[in-house]
Amino acid sequence: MSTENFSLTAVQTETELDTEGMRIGIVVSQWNSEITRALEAGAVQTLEKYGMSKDDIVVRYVPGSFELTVGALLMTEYVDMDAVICLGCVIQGETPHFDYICRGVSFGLTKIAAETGIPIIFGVLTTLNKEQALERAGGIHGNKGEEAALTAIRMITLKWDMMDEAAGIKKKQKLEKQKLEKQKLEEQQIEE
Ligand code: DLZ
Repeated sequence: MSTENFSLTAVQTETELDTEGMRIGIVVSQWNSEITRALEAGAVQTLEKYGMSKDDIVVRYVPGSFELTVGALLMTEYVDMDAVICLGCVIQGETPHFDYICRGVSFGLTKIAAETGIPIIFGVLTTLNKEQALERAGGIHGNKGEEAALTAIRMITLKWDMMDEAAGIKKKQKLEKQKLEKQKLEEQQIEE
């Protein structure tokens, strides 16, 4: 999220990002579509900028931000995605509806991420008014869709690095075990 003092886009350098082999899903809420389509454009452009082809980016739409949870779940269950970016815009109104939607979607997305281990990126603007939303959808505070795309790439990279590390450790352990067994056998043969 961009704030006065911090922008996620600014701390990420191009050289460390490699998208080869990645497939990323994007779920877009149609509520406040002027904003969410701008977030979507920012996300897609950023993924393409870092080398992804259109074939590896799957975009689907849901009616409102509250439906992002099921949208993301469907992406993880039926479409083989390495990460899912969820884009929405909830603008505070006069009723507590705002709070219910924000809490529901943040809880829902966190739950899916924790249960599946698939990075689910929270690209939902929660603003007091439309102006604040526009400022974060290509305005003075950048584009939250771009940041969400970068976050997805970084999270997949982290996951793949850790999987490689785990595979390396297992291989090393297996080789050490084999070495010990061989040593033991040789010692037994000497004794005989
Ligand atoms: C109903 C509603 C309202 C009042 N406001 C928003 C909003 O600001 N942003 C948004 O994404 N969706 C809104 N919705 C729709 C809900 O997300 C949801 O689609 C409906 O409650 C149906 O489940």
